[in-house]
Amino acid sequence: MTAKVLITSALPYANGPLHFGHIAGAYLPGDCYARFERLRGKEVLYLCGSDEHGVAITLSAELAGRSSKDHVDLFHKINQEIFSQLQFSFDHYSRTTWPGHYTATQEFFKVLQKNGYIEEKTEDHLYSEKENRFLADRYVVGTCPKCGYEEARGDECQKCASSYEAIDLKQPRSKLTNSPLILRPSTHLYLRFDLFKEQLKEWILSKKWKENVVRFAMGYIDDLKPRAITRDSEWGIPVPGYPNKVFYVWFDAPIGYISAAKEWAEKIGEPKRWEEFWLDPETKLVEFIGKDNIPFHAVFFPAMLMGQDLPYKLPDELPANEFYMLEGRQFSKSDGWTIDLQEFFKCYSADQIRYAIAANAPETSDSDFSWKDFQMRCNAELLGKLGNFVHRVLTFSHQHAEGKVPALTPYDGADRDFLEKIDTHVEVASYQYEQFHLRKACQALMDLCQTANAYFDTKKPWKLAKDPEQKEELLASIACCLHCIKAIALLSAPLMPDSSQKIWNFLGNQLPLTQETWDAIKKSQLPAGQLLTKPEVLFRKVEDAEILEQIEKLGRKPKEEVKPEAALTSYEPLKKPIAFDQFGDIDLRVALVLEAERVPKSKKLLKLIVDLGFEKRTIVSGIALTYEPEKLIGKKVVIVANLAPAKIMGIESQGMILAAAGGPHLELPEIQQLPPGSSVS
Ligand code: B3M
Ligand code: ZN
Repeated sequence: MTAKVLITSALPYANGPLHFGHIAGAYLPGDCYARFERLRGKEVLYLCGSDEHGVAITLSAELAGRSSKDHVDLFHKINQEIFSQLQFSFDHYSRTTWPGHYTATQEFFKVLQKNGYIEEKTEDHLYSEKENRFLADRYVVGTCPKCGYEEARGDECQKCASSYEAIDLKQPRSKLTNSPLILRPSTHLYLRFDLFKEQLKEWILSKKWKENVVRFAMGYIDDLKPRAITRDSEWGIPVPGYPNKVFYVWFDAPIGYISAAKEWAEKIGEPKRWEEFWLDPETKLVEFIGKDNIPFHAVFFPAMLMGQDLPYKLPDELPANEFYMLEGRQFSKSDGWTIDLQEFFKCYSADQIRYAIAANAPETSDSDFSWKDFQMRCNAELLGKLGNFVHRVLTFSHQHAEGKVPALTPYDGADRDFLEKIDTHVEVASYQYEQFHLRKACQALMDLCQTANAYFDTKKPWKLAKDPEQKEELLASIACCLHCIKAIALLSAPLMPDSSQKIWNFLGNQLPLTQETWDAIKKSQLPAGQLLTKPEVLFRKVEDAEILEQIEKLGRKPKEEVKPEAALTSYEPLKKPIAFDQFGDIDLRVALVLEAERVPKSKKLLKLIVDLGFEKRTIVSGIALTYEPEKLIGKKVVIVANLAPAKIMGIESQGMILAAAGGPHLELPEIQQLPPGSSVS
């Protein structure tokens, strides 16, 4: 019976694009592990999906001027695309607005209710009469009850870091409308987590998990009490029997791992198949998360499972990664401190970033993406150690072994020693993958490449090739190197699916590497005489200039999402009336942007070259905080064409681009059909 492995990665909120900080935490480790276990011949079900309810969604949707539904539809699609670009191998990617998830959650709740784990409680909650709704803590600001800070958030004070209930705030008000809030009683359902304390304690102490995970979880178990699992909101899963109530997002989201399995089973036409994973005690369940999700995955969700009638699997492993920063700071789209993945993928490959993140994964402490480290990983390691070895051995094989695999017959002690070292590196990598140690698995891969290059440089096959007497030794060393390249393909497979498959093909293998097993590839020998294919370059060099440009981009605020119907709160006063002739003196024309670049030493200015049809102009414009220069090329804008030239930062500006400004936002009117030089009046 094939061993089954059920793997999940925390469901990302569909409220914004994923960035490398997310990928390093709960996602890349999950995908590498899934690929590794598939290679080991296990029956793997790797699930994920969008987390689409809760305040994290509704608040960001309102700020973006969208409905929650439109918001999650947008980012569910965007995030699936990002996972696809990063070559993620989910067996199914679901979403918690799937109707089947609503059913699963409501059934899950009814069993807990039947088993006596749910109680009703009526308490005071903060209510906005202006918005006619109860407000969750993230919608509330007020005066901190501890230090008096007047802009304190609804759950904890940014100034003195104390945490409290939103109703403890003084002068509480709505974050969105600034209107004062009142207390109003509301009835909610509480799950009696306290009734699971002993069962949870016994279960978690039986685990050999990371010390920080067990310690963190035990802290929560010790002070377990009933927790509200319902909210007053229109967006969420309706609570059976309680109109106008929806489930708290952290009640429904983890059930998403189960409903994703159900949706997968329906998708493959075997609706009961999900039970073979979730209800079989022999299944190994591994849940990949970020450390901030430990309480819900090590305490609350297991308690919810314990309260069910069906024998749901409890997590066997809970690899919880720390945080992954960007150049020492938290990723932040709003501050522009992020990396636009669509721009990234125009220059770099999924394998390059997968490897760079894995090699520096935040497994035991927070770690950092830096462009300099990325360049080093790409150039010194992927290109220098791995790519160069593969390329020079294959090129050599075509020159001196007729492009075929020589028989693997070690010639001397150096060959035998090399083959033994290859086996050792493969065993080390296997252990590290099994232990979720991606950094060490990357190190094992690089150690293998290091050993390979040292062997090649010691053997000096280029000298052996000069002496026909040494043909036997030459062919033996080529065979050993090709055997090593097979191991490099194997160790790369979980990390870099694309490059490992290419290397596998270079060796003349026709079938996908993933159709083999780890052990079969480890033990096998390449068939003598197998035709090798011409190698191609696996990794390109990352130049200093491009890294400097990437670093320079950091911190530039993205073009803010302007709420389409956002009303202005204040208006520029009208200017004094003018006669028609005066307006007629202004010559407005359509101009096509040919070039655009930043003005050195200026954050606001761009230098543009525009085409008027009958001539070209240079124009300096203060739109750099809103527009990336490359995004303007090809746009048709409106310019004042008869404005006297002016020197700006030493550049002669021959005209002015019309721009609309509303509050903090700025937008260039764009012409779609008319050609450059057309008059605007
Ligand atoms: N949506 C991710 C987060 O807290 C959260 C995970 C749910 S896993 C069930 O950022
Ligand atoms: Zn405070």
